[in-house]
Amino acid sequence: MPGPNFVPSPTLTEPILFILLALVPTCLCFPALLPLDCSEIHAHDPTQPSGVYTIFPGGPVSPLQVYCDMDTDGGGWTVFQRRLDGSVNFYRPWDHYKKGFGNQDGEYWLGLDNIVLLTMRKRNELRVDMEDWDGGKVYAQYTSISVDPETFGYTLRLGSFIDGGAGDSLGPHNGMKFSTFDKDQDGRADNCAKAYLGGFWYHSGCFNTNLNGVYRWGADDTIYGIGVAWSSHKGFDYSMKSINMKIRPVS
Ligand SMILES: [Ca+2]
Repeated sequence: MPGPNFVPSPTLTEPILFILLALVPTCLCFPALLPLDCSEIHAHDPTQPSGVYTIFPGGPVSPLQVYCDMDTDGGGWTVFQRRLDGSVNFYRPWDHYKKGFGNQDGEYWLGLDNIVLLTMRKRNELRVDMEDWDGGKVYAQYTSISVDPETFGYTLRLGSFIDGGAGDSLGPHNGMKFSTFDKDQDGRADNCAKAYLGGFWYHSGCFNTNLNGVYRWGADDTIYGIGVAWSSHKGFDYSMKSINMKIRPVS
């Protein structure tokens, strides 16, 4: 007959219980601790505000700081390009556009390799929000976006256009490879990145939007077309006050 002597002593059970309790929440929370993108952070806790978060699109040993837009159209957007005050120089070489640059709480480019990672696992939609110097806000949306790996020139792949008042200035860049001043893949004799002082998916006519161009304070034709332009909205010589590119998975 088992008696009181068979009850394990508290000194043995307490550590075991502690270990079990420590393991259970870790396993349940694993997806939330290592989110692939901002949509997973938003899904875990919709009350989280817009701001800088850490995501893991390249796996658990590759943390990546990113700005998450938790407000626009339901939130959950992973921002990969952001202009708002001219504090960061966007006229940069290939290696910078490949790896990323700037400040995630301000102006930045997340990096082409990271954009490839973010768009390869899930189907994503793209939204480009912009504001002019009179407070006007418009956007352009695309039903899908992906970017091919560097071996294929970081070619841009876009789905259908949805107009939010901005018109379609990115559509003509669909299918283009990425170019910088030190890597010309624009399908034109001269170098669009050098001519218009940015890094982008320039096409054979250079651009319809130059949203990685030089930050200028509105309309300025001192040097043609070098500003942060979205031509279908304000023309080639108008530089936006703010503009950002962001993605969100679609089911
Ligand atoms: Ca060229």
